[in-house]
Order: sequence, then structure tokens, then C-alpha cells
Amino acid sequence: MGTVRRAENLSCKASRRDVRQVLDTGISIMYPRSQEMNRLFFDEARIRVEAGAGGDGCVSFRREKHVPLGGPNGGNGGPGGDVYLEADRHLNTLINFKGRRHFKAGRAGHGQGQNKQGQKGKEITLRVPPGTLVRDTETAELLADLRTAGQKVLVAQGGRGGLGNAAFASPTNQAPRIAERGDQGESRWLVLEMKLIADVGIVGCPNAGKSTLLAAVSAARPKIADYPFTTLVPNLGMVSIEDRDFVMVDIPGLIEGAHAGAGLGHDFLRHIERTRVLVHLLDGASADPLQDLDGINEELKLFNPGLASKPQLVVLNKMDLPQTQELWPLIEEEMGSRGVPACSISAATGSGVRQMLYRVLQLLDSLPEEPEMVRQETAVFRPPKEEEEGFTITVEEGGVRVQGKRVERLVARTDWRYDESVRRLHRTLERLGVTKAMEEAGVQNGDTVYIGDTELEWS
Ligand SMILES: Nc1nc2c(ncn2[C@@H]2O[C@H](COP(=O)(O)OP(=O)(O)OP(=O)(O)O)[C@@H](O)[C@H]2O)c(=O)[nH]1
Ligand SMILES: [Mg+2]
Repeated sequence: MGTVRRAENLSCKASRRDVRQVLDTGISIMYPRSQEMNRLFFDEARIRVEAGAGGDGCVSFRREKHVPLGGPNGGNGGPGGDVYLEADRHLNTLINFKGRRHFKAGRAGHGQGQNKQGQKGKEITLRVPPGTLVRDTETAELLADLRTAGQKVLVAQGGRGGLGNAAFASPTNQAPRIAERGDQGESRWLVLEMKLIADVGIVGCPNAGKSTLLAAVSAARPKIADYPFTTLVPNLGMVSIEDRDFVMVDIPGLIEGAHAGAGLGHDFLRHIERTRVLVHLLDGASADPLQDLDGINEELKLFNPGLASKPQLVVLNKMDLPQTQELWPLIEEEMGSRGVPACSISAATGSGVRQMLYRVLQLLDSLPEEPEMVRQETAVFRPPKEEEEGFTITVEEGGVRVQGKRVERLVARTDWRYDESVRRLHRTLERLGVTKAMEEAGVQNGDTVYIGDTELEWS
């Protein structure tokens, strides 16, 4: 079960001598000393992934006794190695990426004679904790959301192998001396971001006593003070009750407009997106706790409707104050009529807190079990195909540059050792209209033309 497993992984019996670890993004988590520092918790990493290049195609002809001119038998280059990310349930941090940032899959073997295809490049699979979001650094596009163990995603595809001369044989050209070079593998920078998964989130207005409650039920020691916005970053705590453990998160207080960035809560609301249950803590010292309740629920809904529909336990805090005790019957009745479970506590004295935790457990147990998550699936996320055939011509210092996906790829695949490869390139450039456009642009024989990484002399 998700809850228990995470509990074992994160921390066990809390000791007083805890270690506070402040994460890169400012989230703090308490670890018992026994956990050692090798359990440091990182929740964001930047890495570069490079897939392997494809192998080059081969030009070769059959050699047999008494057969002077055998047919072409040059094999294709192998495909370059891919880079995958896979969610692994034994991991709960991104610490593995702290020291190492570059990951490169293997390049493929070249094609060989006797129609032998080059060997495929060695692929690599990087393991990440479940709950990892993968984004492209440049575009910030979300490439994958690796929620469950076993989910796997291709993040950089190996280059295609170049065709060998056997592939170019045709009735009109039975002895082609032409082969392609392999494509480069894809490469990109990625941001890995781990959404901390807490089972229970505490939401409420500033000063409601959220941090006091977290401190009362776990070993976490968040700052507590009598002014709003004491909590600046979420705090996680491990709660143990009846042989059960669950993770609770206390986030900064929410105010009207929080969904749109008011107060501090906005950036942190995402940390409760994956909680299973919310404890909605009401400030018993507030002028109108019911209005607070509705206001915050509205904010949750505006941020993400899924948040507002999570099961809630409404908890009236500060029952040690006489004014709160007076309020309770009203709240209890109102919640009863709404059909929302509610209870009252004093986080400061601890009264009612244990009963509250049982109610939380009950709620957790009433939810459908998250399926044990081993799903073998390989998702491939590709950006939509760009306009491939188009190209542009610009005059640069010392020559002209031709830019266009298809054109650049054609040139990169050309193996200049073979005249026929070069002639084929010319033909294709002509067909695509590049040659004509160059003439119109005034390019003359002998001018320098840049295409991709290649410098050509125009003829
Ligand atoms: N009397 C009384 N005071 C409490 C209780 N719980 C919390 N407080 C006080 O309320 C104030 C705010 O408590 P916090 O735990 O910091 O409140 P919070 O909800 O975390 O506040 P922010 O982090 O600012 O959003 C502190 O002065 C606490 O001592 C309680 O049960 N009774
Ligand atoms: Mg707080």
C-alpha cells in the first residue's frame, strides 16, 4: 500500500534529535538522526540526456569466386541508443542526480558487408522516484508525469542508422556506390521535479494553528508564532498511530486570492494536489470561521477543482479558548447539515488530537485503495512534427545559410566519400526547390553555403 511504503522510506520512529533538511525549493523535511545524511532529500534536478548517434551505412559488394562484379551488400547502420526515464518504487528522492548531470546513450555500430546491420547503440534507463514530473528546460513543456512505478518514458531517441548501398539498388542502378551517414541522437536538458507525496494536507487561514497541529502529531518542528504567514514553506511530518504511518504536510496559510498568487500559498498548493485527504483547520479565535472555511474552499476550487473535491475533515482548533467552545455547537450543526465530517481540538494542549487522527485514518481507509502500481508501459512523448520541407535562405558573412529540417537532415546524412551520395543530394535539393531559390538569391558557383554543421562549396 502506498501509504505504508512511503512511511517506511521516509522516516520511522521519530526521535527528538531530528535533522532538518531544507530542500532546493525550500521545502523542509524532518529526518530522525538514524536516517543518516545519505537520505538527503532533493526534489529538483537538472540533467542533460543525449541519445546515441546512428551508425553509418556501408558500401560493399559481394565477392565470390568467378563472379567479377557481385551485387551490393552494404548493410545499414544500427540505430543509436535511446535514453529512458523509469519510475522506480524503491526510490523516493532525486539525490542520484545531484552529482551527475550528463547521461549519454551509446552510439551504434556502422553497417558492414554481407548485409550486416550495425549493432544497436546501448540504451540507458535512468531511475527516478514515482511522482516525478519531467519537463524540457527550454520549452518548460511537460514531457511526462511518472506517477506510478514501472512507468517509462522515452526522453531522447537514438539517431536513425544510415542506409547501406544494398538499400539503394534498383533496376536502373544495380551497383550503387552510395550510403548514408547515421543521424545524431536527440539531446536535451530536462528538469526533473518530484512532487512530494503527502497523504494528508492541512489547509486553513494564516494563524489557524496548522503548524502547531503538525508539531503536535509528528516530530516536525515548524516555526509557530502569533502572526500570519509564519510558515513560509511546506513542512512534512510523519504521523504514527496504531501501527500505521502517514505523511502530513502543513502549507503556508491561505487567503482570498491565493489561487491567483495572493499570500504565500500559491506556489505550495501544488504540494497538496496529490494528498488523499485534507484536514481543513478552522481558527477558533477567528471572527467567522465558517466564512473562512467557505473562502478557502473557494480558493482551492479556483486553483484546481480536484483539490476542492478531496475528502475533508473540518477541524475547529483552539478549543481551550472559551469563545471557541461557544462556537463549536454551531459549527458542528452546520457541518452535520452539509454532511461533512467535523471535530474539534486544541492543538496547543493536545486535547481531541488523537481522536482527530483516528478520524483521518478512517477517511484514508474509506478511500479506494490505490492500485499497486506496477504498470509496464512505455510512453513516448514527441513534439508535433514541424513543417519539415520548408527552408529559408539568409545571406551571412562569407556565404549563405540554408535552414530547414529536411534540408539539414539530408546534408547530415550525406556521406561525402561517395560521389553518388553527393549527386543524390544535388537531385534532392533540386526537387525541393532549394537550387532554384539559391539561383534566385544570386548564389554563384564557388560561393560558400552553410547547411547545418556542414560547409559546402556551391557548384
Ligand atoms: N489558544 C490556542 N492557541 C493556539 C492553538 N493552536 C495554535 N495556537 C496559536 O496560534 C498562533 C498561530 O499558530 P501557528 O501554528 O503558527 O499557525 P499557522 O496556521 O501555522 O499559521 P501560518 O503559518 O502563519 O499560516 C500561535 O500563536 C499558536 O501558539 C490552540 O489550540 N489554542
Ligand atoms: Mg504555520
